[in-house]
Amino acid sequence: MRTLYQFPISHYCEKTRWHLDHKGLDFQVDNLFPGLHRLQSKRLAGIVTLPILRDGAKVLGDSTTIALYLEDAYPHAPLLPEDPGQRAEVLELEERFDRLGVHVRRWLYGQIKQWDSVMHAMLKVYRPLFGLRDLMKPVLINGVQKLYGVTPQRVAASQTELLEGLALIESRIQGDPARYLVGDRLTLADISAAALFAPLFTPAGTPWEGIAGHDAKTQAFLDELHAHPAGQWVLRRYAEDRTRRA
Ligand SMILES: N[C@@H](CCC(=O)N[C@@H](CS)C(=O)NCC(=O)O)C(=O)O
Repeated sequence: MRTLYQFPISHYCEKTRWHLDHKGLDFQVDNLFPGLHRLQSKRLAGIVTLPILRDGAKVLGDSTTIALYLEDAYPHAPLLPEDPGQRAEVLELEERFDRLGVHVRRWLYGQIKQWDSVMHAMLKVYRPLFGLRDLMKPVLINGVQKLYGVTPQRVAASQTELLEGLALIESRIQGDPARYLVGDRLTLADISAAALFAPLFTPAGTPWEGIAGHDAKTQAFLDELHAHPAGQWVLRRYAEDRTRRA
């Protein structure tokens, strides 16, 4: 039995879901409640973040560790090229986009003016046990802002970082959304970049579709990013390469 311990709207969890789906590996999800998840995540894998994957007797935490494990344990449909040079490039890009995921998250949380829609997307999978779910909302909003360093200065710095990340995608694909980041097929670099930038572009069928907590100015900025080759690239990877379980 394979279990993914996750938060549905976490883009790091999405990266692992995509990887599992790409390999056609069945899994069940266990949605842990944000904040309280730490009791279980520490017990499971000694860490405070999700995703965590249980695969039989193995328990692995951190999306990169999980990705390398999946490539090793399930070599079919490989996402790491055999060529050593290309492989090194993929691994380097994967790490780079993982770091950028932090900036995407902080910038997005920094744009939220209306938390209702975000809280709904974050908490709708949990049962409203004795009204506790709703009572937790203000605590969570505060917790998210503290945990992810959502201050005006840091949000502004994250905007610079995420624009650099999008420029990196555009230089790798030479402005052509049909291309892949390394070589001529999908690799771990692509699913890392596409999943970790997806909350900005809200591809159809993802948990970010329909979340609307920001204002018109932010929307205009996002619309502009959508039109860029990197935005088109993320949407294209989702349309063409985001295989899903039936
Ligand atoms: N480097 C980690 C980052 C994972 C991460 O930041 N997960 C967030 C959700 S997007 C999390 O679990 N946050 C809860 C916490 O830190 O308590 C990975 O790649 O798995």
